[in-house]
Amino acid sequence: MTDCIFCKIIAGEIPAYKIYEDDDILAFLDITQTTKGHTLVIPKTHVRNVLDMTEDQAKTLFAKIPSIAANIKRKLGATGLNMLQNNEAIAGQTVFHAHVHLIPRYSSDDGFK
Ligand code: DGP
Repeated sequence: MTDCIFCKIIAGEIPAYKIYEDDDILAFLDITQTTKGHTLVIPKTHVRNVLDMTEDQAKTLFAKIPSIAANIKRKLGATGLNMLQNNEAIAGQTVFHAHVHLIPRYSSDDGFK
């Protein structure tokens, strides 16, 4: 999709710090860094959000999330991790390409900024 920020990141037209990539999904650091290591996991095929996904698209996106999340937690020495997912503007979605937030939590953090 030509005017989608995340499609441009997938295409390499906008830079991003990549955490994981395969043929189907990309994980990269969220620009906001709610906590250190805040990551977004997205499907490479453009889909608006989870409400528009097929079962196969959902399986492909969510299957890798446990290992990506566990690696982030281990490498950054986090204590836990929030997984958040917004669908439509009323629910907080601001980028209309499906994505899952992985937000590491640290014993020293003071909650979300
Ligand atoms: P949501 O509110 O759930 O739609 O989250 C969208 C997230 O996308 C938000 O946390 C900020 C992030 N974001 C927006 N534009 C960019 C960008 O150009 N690069 C990166 N790395 N993240 C972005």
